[in-house]
Amino acid sequence: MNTRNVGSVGASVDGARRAVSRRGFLGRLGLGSVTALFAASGISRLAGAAPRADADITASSLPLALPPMPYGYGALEPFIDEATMRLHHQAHHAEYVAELTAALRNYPDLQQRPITDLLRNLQALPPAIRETVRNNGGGHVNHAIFWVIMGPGGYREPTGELAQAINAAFGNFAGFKGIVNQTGLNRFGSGWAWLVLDQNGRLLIRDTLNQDSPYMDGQTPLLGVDVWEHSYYLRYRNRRSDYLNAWWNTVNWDAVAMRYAAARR
Ligand code: MN3
Repeated sequence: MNTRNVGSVGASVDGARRAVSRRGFLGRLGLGSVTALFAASGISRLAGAAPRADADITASSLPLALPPMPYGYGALEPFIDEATMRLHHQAHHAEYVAELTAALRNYPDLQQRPITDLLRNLQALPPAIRETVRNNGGGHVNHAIFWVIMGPGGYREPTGELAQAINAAFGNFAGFKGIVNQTGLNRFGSGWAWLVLDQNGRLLIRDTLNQDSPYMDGQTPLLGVDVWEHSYYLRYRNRRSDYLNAWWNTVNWDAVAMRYAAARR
């Protein structure tokens, strides 16, 4: 496996309750959590313009659509520059969507399943498209999450149950940020650093290589930071650390909290 766990001190939840709710939890993971996420992050105002926005993230029915950016390309300035955001969305993310669309074209049965479900069951996919779904399905889902867990408004910190769970798992918020930053820095080459909820209801910080998704390991990604060079090179050049430090000014904790609540249901 190309991944590793860091800071695996758990934020425990009631195991029996989770076991009972597992089926419903899995059934709602993709679409439900994203729907809630959009509603919670104020993106619902885009519903008229992009009625399929939530479904686009998880449904594999063709044609797949590039989810619209929930804010302007320049909205995360000065932390992430407009040119990077535009290119990242219109070129990189769009390419993942195009490649995934091509891969699924001849598999109508797979088109009926959420992309998150395909990622969870990669080994059951036809070998001819397995790697394409891994890379481009992962790329599509990872970026769809990335856009919505960011937003304008500057630096914020989590509140409520999510803040309590982060503190319980990682000591305090500063410690949590430090582990995420170090995880992103240590990711040699391209990939992501994530906060995930694992199968046992624990919060973990981990990385993934390339466009691998935590869904591939049965985990629910709550927050992720893209550390591919295309995420930061125009403004930060090779200084990934500067990008990571600045990135915390873009996190939309309301959206992360909604993903957390949905994943625990
Ligand atoms: Mn990217």
